Amino acid sequence: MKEKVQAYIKEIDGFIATTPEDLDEFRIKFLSKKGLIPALFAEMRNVAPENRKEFGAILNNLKNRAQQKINDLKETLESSKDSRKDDVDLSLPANFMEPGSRHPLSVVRNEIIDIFSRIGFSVSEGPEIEDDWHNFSALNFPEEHPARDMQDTFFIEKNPDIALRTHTSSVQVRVMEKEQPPIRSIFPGRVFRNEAISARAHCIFHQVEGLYIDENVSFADLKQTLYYFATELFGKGTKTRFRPSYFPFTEPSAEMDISCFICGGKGCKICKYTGWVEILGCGMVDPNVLENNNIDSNKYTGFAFGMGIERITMLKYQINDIRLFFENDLRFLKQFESAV
Ligand code: 2NL
Repeated sequence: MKEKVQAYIKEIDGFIATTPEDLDEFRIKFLSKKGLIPALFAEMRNVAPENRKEFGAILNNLKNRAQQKINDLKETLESSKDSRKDDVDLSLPANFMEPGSRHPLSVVRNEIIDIFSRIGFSVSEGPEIEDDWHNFSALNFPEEHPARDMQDTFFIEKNPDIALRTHTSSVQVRVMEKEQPPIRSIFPGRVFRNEAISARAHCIFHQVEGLYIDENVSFADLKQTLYYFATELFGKGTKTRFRPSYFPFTEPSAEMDISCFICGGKGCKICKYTGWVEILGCGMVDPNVLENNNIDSNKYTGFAFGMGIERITMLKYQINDIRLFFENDLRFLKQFESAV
């Protein structure tokens, strides 16, 4: 009988229940009327009277031990059931995660970078906070040019020498100071102008500028390069035309129009019934700008161009308010190229 008690203690102590059914089975086995422990109590009849007291105590202990085990396991099972309420059900399908989409300005910037990369232009970037030399003086802006005014430029802490760049040309200056021609690079980036925000203008916008300096670079090279660019971005059959213009850093300067890709030149709302839309400014780099950056203007010539990414994106996708680019409204953003 003592051996039985030892064996039961071992079994009771080692028992683990993972379900309430396990636990019930255990209770029936040991404690029900026909269970193992009542059977031991029944055997008390065969125990010598002088030993009954001792055995009675041993059996009572055993019974309590089994009951205690049942109580403990019941508690454990119930508390784990409670915590499981908030738990993840691993058998359920995962929550749907909406894939992000690329910002329309990034889509167009990447496209522009791609087009110029294919004809050997590299990509350079530079600081958004610039000094007067890199943003204005090196680029042939006269001392009294209105762009240098507080009204147009964001200065940092009233220091007239340090400002947020107003164009990415400042990066071109940094490249020219470091490298001698041939230089063939484009410069995408964010620029800042102190302007009232409206549907057409914003104080932050994005530009891509380009610079090509080598021996014998001509206006014909400029025209052909930008014609290639226009047909890649807006489709074969796109026509270009150049109108004279003025920029401090180029001479001669021009603005490039493309034939309207909406109406094909017949006239519509997008081209304001002219058949043409302006997409960029360009010109031959002013010899002063080359000399300012220690490039010999007798040996080298170059062309440069600049375009606003917002303007091109608005034309391409017929977006009528520049503020949409900066509001991060998902209903707007979701309409563009998926990021995955
Ligand atoms: C526009 C016109 C332009 C340039 C940018 C440039 C840069 C250097 C030298 C000469 Cl370092 N030119 N950049 C030239 C012509 C036009 O941008 O309408 N941009 C939005």
